[in-house]
Amino acid sequence: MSRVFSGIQPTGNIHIGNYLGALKQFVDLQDEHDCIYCIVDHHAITVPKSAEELSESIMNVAALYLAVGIDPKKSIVFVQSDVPAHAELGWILTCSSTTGELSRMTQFKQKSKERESVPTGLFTYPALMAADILLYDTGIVPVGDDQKQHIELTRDLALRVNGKYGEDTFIVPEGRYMKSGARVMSLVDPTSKMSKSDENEFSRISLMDTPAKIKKAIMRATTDSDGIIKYDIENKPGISNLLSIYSAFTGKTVEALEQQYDGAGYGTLKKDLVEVVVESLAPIQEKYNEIRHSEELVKILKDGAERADAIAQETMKRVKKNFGLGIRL
Ligand code: AQP
Repeated sequence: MSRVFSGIQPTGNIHIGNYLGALKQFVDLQDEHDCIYCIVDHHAITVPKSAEELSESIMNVAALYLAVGIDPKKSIVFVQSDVPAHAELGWILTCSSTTGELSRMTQFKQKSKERESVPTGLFTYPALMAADILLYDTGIVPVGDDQKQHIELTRDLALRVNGKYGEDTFIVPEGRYMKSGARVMSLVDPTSKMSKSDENEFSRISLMDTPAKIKKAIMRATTDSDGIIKYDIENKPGISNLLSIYSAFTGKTVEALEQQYDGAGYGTLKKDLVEVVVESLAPIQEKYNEIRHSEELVKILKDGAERADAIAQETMKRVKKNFGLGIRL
């Protein structure tokens, strides 16, 4: 049985892109796999933020993990900085990666583009992400489409290290991408992905948004002017995005939706989508409010960190031995 590992950065409000691209798969996988889900707070500090904001976000993401249906009896849920081996293996893999391959990462290029000075962590974070995954002998990594390049890098690093230091060092993982929802686009600019850190709050729908905010964001979503409800990413990115979101929430195929809305206006599609999203998020919001400030949440995270740490330490023994690190007689 392959182990599953994935994480989400506590960098703001989790949105429906994170949910449809990643979280939904996390829940589906836990019945058949041994799953580990992490709140990757070391990644969140690649772009500096205040301590209050970060600790608030960590607990918000943890509560959302449980609210969407991750069951701590089945899966390990923990905060990355509670298991020091992530940073340790992160350094080892930074040393196994090259500046050439890290500078080819599109996320790095995008995130560093508008900055005058670029934090080093933003550059090296794919090596830390590889460490997060490889630390747990992971076989499957459920993520959104935007992470494909980082998963490929993780595989390259694992193969490179195995070739040099021993085939037993790492398991080479595979990415797992959803068919629909793998890449949810911004509602304002449907050619760029929906993102937590987009300055325009109407570009996204966060899982805790009120029905009024959801309605506003969807009704004003950017579309085109030809009035035809058809999936065509190239020429109709806005409508295609709305159809994908609709499909991912309801399980209806895009083709079925095109038929259902044949001849209808964009307003009708948008109104129905508001209803679909509001209804889908209501039970998540209810569970979130129950658990967010509970002692139980803290207990689950502490217990998760202990269990994750035990697995991570075993991997580190093997990695250090293969690399020749530490004291040895
Ligand atoms: N728009 C998206 N569509 C589908 N999946 C997405 N994911 C992110 N955005 C979309 C998936 O969500 C998981 C967690 O992402 P993350 O928080 O680790 O980092 P990110 O990809 O950088 O997400 P954001 O929302 O864009 O955050 P910021 O703005 O902070 O960078 C991943 O599996 C990702 O694929």
